[in-house]
Amino acid sequence: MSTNKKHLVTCALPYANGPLHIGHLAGCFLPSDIYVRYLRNAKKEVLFVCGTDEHGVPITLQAKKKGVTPQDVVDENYTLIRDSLEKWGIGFDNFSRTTRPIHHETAKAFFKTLYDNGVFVEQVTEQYYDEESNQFLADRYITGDCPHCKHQGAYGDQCENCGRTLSPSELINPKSALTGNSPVKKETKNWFLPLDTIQASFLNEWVATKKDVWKSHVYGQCMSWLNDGLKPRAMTRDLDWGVKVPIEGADGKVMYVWFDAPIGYISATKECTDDWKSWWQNPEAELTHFLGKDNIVFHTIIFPAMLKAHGDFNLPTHVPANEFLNLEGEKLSTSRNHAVWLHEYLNDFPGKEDELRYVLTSIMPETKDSDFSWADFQARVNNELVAILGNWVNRVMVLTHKYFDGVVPANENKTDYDVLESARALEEKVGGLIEEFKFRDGLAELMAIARLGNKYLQDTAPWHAIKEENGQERVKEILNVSLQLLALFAKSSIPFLPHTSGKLTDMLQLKPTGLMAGQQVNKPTLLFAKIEDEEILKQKERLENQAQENAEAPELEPIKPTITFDDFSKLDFRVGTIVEAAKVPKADKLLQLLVDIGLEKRTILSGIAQHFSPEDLVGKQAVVVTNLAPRKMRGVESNGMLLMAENTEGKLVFVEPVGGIEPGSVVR
Ligand code: B3M
Ligand code: ZN
Repeated sequence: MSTNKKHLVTCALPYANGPLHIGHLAGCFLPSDIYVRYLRNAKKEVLFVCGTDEHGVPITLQAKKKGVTPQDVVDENYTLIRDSLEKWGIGFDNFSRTTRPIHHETAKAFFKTLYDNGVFVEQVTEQYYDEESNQFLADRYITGDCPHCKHQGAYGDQCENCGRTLSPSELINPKSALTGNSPVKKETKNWFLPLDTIQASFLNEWVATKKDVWKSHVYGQCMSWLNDGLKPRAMTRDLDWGVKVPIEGADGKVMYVWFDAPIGYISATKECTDDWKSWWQNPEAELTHFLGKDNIVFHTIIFPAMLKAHGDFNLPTHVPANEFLNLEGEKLSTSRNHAVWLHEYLNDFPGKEDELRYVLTSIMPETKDSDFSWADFQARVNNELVAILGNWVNRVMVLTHKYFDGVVPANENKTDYDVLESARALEEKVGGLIEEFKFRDGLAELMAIARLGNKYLQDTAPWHAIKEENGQERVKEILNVSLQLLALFAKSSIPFLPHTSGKLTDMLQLKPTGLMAGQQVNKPTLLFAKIEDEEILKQKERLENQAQENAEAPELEPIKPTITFDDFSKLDFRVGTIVEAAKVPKADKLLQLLVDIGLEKRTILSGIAQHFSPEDLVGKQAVVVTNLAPRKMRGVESNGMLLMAENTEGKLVFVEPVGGIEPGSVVR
């Protein structure tokens, strides 16, 4: 164990744009929670902070799509996420939000210090701009083909296929995520963090000291960034959702979400203790960041560069990032709804938090991607938790009640204490592995204690021994040792299986002083139940249904930018009745219509020939835009437009007044 007095542990802030799934749990909530529980159990001084990341384009895009405000989106999701984490018992000291005033103040002060220290480079550059929505297209507001793997639909900040970080200018065929338009370029001023010079003056040297401290995939990813050579990165954006940039000349600009989000760790600390400096500005405090692999660069390069440039803060010691968890062989995906949602799991498997914790820890993607499958979940619960751990605990407890009425028997000669020694050695190994962030191995060693206990029981066979001469004395020794093993297991399982540990502690009536000969233990209750085939089938079916629903519900177009009422009132909508309809020669899409709009009859060309035949249209009513500038097509002038509803598959239907009304009636 390191000699540091204090441990500040952070878990990556989930975006407040949807509920949490097993990938979030396996990626960072679970490992950080295991680590923190271990430290607390070892009586270390720990502070564990997290919160929701509430800025950034994914949030504003979602708000737009739903027709609500970004604040509505984050309010709803914050509650959902916080409640879910609370139910899972992830033991944060503070779970904050980046929209809170304390965070905005902290982030602004941080930015201002960097600005005053002359850290930023001010630069006017050309950025993509959507002329229809009057907006610069940063980050996820722009999509296109990835220049590296050619994946279509890569974002302006990252390709989700190959995981590389991108900038909008690198995208091939860039398109606005707001309108689908091809963007134009427009000049704007932004403030850049000169990562190139910070690399030379600090990062190269600092990262080199982490070679044997960080996991090899973390260090490796970091080195590949450094070897490519860092470029200055804009820390401001031309957006309105985010932390306002607190300097002159920066109106209408907010901080890059990855600038403000990690500062969230600092504001979450400030929010829960006045003594926050003892965690952040104290060489005796060790900082550990838990996160998923797509966040590595931000925590090993960009945030440390910011902290260094600021000058007052500790830098991270450990960055135990995990790789990705897949589900049934496919990438987990919120947007495709390919996920096991944490709140749904708890509905379907109430009280079975530890079962999922156990399985996810067993397969944790610590050094490479791994896969969760329901069949494997069932097998691990049934063959390991039920058959080994549950069975062992139950047998020891039942025998104690059967032979000694639930009183812990004495073992004055300390017979078989070598077994206890072996268990203590395993317990120590578990601790050492947790300190090295090797949670899978740690859990395996924990289970080795249960296997040892099982084997001891099997080898000594108290049910036979009791029948021998002096059998009662021998069985006292065996059950004394067995019960002490259970007590040891109860303690060492706290980090991994906190609920089970709690139940076992109750069952043993275990006091902090340990288990005493002569004390009473409670009647056994079953720790784990078998997972039946039907339960697994139900989960698999649900995944299939989710996939099907998703395939059936393609993305709706996002809502267009807001217009004023004046803009709207310029449009003239009328009810029109189609009186003539004919195909336009040599044009397969166009129909030529004569439409009675009350005041006059108009010729209107409409691109609906593939959806309707002319003879079906005569007599039909529709909403007509009557003051659209005339347009000539195929030598015919079109004087207006018919409104149609179009679904995501391109199917068209008339928007027709129910029951009919005189042509020329105004629609408003
Ligand atoms: N909001 C999480 C993500 O990439 C991101 C982490 C911020 S940690 C400061 O899903
Ligand atoms: Zn790519």
